[in-house]
Amino acid sequence: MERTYIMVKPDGVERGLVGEIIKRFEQKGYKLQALQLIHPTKELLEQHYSDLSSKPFFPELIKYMQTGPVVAMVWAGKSVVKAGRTLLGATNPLESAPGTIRGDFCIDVGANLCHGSDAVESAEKEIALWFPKGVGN
Ligand code: 3AN
Repeated sequence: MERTYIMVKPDGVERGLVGEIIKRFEQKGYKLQALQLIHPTKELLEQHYSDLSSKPFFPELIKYMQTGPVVAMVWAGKSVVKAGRTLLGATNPLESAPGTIRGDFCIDVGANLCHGSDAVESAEKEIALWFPKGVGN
């Protein structure tokens, strides 16, 4: 069964949107396989975002991701990687369609509420990084 890594970022937790984000994945028909509230270290975040390390916003991104706890989740189901990205909406919330999580709840690309893996291979890498002890099923 395909899996993806979905994370509610610090602004999503702070704004009380964890339940809303979970609800949208549940009502679509996906299965929650793992969930943990984590205060990520700088090292973990630098690994998670290693593809973006040369971007000008990288230091700011790492700082923002440490402003509070995140909710790390594994979701499973048919085409969940691609469909999960559709549920989240475009990276820039001003371009995210209404009806998507980012389209409905935010306006700032530097505080865009949630993360979703962009490919099956990166999903498996991210799940291994955030759930090093395994997912348990
Ligand atoms: P996505 O999270 O949709 O996969 P990426 O991987 O391009 O998008 O970007 C990762 C994160 O980096 C975004 N979720 C966002 O928080 C941040 N980010 C992307 N572009 C910018 C930008 N232009 N300015 C500030 N932060 C950005």
